[in-house]
Amino acid sequence: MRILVVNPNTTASMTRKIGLAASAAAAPGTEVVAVNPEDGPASIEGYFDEAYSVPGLLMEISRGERAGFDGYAIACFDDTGLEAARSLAAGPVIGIGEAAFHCASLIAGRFSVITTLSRSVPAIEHNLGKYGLAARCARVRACEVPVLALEDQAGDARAKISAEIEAAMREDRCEAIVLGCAGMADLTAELSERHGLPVLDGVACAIKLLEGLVGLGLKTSKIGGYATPLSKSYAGRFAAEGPGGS
Ligand code: 5HY
Repeated sequence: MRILVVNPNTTASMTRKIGLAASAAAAPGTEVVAVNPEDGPASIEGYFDEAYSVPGLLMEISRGERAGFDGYAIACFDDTGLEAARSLAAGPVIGIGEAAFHCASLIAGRFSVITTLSRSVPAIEHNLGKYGLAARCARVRACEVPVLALEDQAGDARAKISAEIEAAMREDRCEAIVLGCAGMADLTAELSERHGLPVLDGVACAIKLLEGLVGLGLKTSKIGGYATPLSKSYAGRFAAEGPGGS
């Protein structure tokens, strides 16, 4: 099977990191391709960036459809543009946030999320409620590391994430940790070993869930909210980017 992983921000080094994590999780018969849009924010930190990342994300999904991909992972922890992407795609589309929440809820009674900045917390809390998993999440925490600081191997991002994990274990009665940014995808094994509890990354979770759904022959339902977009004109810069894509 062929899975397209879309990093909705435009930072190529993060896309490469995400692609490595996705490929490491993939089964031998699964081809993983990781891409990011040419247009849009360098990182997604809050609602404004999310909005500006969606057109580029949908362009990549349209391209993926024309290339015949079997399933898609949206590699932004806010699950940016998830429902619109499902309207475009025939196969399953999974957001890494939703994937991580579901996997964590299957191995732990309670989990905490460690994301980047405080401004990203409300959107994640909203998604937990939307997915019906708010009761399983003890708390969504921010380690106050900007998304792109995760690209600096010499920085203090790891130390800050670790400190927040320790606080979560002390205060939240959490039994697992979900890393709340695609840019943390390379940290799970190290952090799980250091802190002695399951640490989940949404990129790997999304790949394994997609393999299961595609393997079952399941596609996105088109009889309700994820119905294929109606044919209509899209004016201005979106003229070539409507459902037909460019
Ligand atoms: C992400 N932002 O996974 C989110 C995380 C966040 O550019 N990729 C981003 O901080 O909301």
